[in-house]
Amino acid sequence: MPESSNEKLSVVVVGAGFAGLYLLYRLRKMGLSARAFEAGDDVGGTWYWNRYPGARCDIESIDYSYSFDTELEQDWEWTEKYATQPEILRYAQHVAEKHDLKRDITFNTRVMKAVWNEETSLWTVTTENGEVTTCQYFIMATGCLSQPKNIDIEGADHFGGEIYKTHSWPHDGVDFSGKRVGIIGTGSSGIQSIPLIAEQAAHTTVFQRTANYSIPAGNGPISKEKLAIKQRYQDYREEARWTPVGVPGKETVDFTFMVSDEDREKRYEALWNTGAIPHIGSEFADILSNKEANDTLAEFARKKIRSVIDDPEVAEILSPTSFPICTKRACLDSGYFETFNKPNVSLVDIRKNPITEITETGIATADQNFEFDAIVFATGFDAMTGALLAVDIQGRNGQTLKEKWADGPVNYLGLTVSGFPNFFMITGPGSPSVLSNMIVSIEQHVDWITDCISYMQKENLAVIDATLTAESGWVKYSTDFSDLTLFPMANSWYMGANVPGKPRVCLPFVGGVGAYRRACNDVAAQDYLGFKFDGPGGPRCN
Ligand code: NA7
Repeated sequence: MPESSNEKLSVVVVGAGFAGLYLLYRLRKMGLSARAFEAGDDVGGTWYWNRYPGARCDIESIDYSYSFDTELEQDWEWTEKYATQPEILRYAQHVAEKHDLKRDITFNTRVMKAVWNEETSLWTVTTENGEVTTCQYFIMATGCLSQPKNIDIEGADHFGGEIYKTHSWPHDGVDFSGKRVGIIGTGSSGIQSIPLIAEQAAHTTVFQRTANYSIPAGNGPISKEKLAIKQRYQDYREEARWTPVGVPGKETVDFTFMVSDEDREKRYEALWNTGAIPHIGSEFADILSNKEANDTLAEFARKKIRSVIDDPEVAEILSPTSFPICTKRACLDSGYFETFNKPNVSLVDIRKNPITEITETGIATADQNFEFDAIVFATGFDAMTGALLAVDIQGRNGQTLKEKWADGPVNYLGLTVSGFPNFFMITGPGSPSVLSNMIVSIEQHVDWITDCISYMQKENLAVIDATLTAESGWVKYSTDFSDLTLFPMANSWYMGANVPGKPRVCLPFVGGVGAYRRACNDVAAQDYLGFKFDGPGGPRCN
């Protein structure tokens, strides 16, 4: 029997990525007993798993870091404008060590099930090793892009060569020298890894289903101006918390067609040269809500692609036209498009020439058979809900989260779900998470949840549950917001459209980090409006 079987805790946390680590830190400060279960053998979450060549953050290092430890933010020195995966992983490990967080983490352990018990007002959490833990609060800190999408291509297990998946890359790396490599997927993971794989491999063949927008990162050492931010870091962080995406920048006050074509072009050019993803969709106030406005930026991006590709036919295939720019997460690249000028790199447009199956020796398309030594899948994730639904979570009256979310992930504030008491999600659907600087969102969610638990302790309340009215109000508000934008026009993972059978709803809250924070703060300030409480100090419902 495992050592911690039948342990009773105040809080069980699932995941020891950036969210789980900060949550453990806060819970310990509150004097609560807490344990995190983590599937990997170390901390870091996304940055533990995604070790493919070229893996980097697309938010600048100065922004993508914790703000809660003012000593850490001064002491830690990032080496590049956009940090690499190994550097971010080292940062997460450093934080865990500095705050001695690992003693509250059980590694190599996947949580399988969590069941709410109405009699005891406790959750019973079971791991894959059969450990059973009871706790008052059950918190999923499992990340938005952590559950890989199933490989939905016939014959994937027939291939006799090497198979690699970007989301679970071998820890000791891969040497592609002299090999013929096929890569499926041209999202961020494909776009970051393809140039480096192509540098090594004898021949690289990229299978593209949907062309993607990507901006040159212009990576390099952090500039002096950026480093100077450290002198006013806490003010800068506070500014970030109230911006649309959690990264300070100029506020957009004008609309696309208020300026001349020439001025617009100049502004796009300047924007392009900064390599700043957070601001790309907000150069003008209507880029994400007016298709004609969006088209001007999309055409600018296509022009940039055409300008660096030698073969006009290849340029055409690589030029995105099927969705408005920024309605799928734009990518940040270092030499991605230029890679297709190399004589040993080929591009296959699988919209025109679909993959029929993976064979023992390679990939068969409608009109050609390709032979490979290795195939790389960069095919993405069951975003935002996949990791939550991978655990069998059962709330009141035996209702499962899967049943509750059959038509889409209803929630209140992206933090809670009605009928699932004392259950919280960090960066859940209904929150801005994937549309923001993730660390800013994580810190806000953790702060809100731990403040809520403190409130309950002070008021002698034991159980919190969102009302159905509050939940449907938040879902409506969130949906209304996304309906005002162009996001629903894309078959993106934001819309759940990349996973066959997944309900088509806009998963993140698109109203921005600042507006979202204001809503969360308002709820808390009104004694947690929209929640029912029970316990010695209750019942009460605000
Ligand atoms: P993404 O962005 O979901 O990209 C996955 C890619 O794989 C995308 O080009 C897909 O084409 C392609 N794909 C998925 N399934 C298939 C099949 N069956 N056949 C061919 N092509 C397929 O995932 P990433 O890991 O690159 O990035 C995820 C996020 O991580 C990213 O947005 C950043 O925020 C960090 P599709 O577009 O669906 O036609």
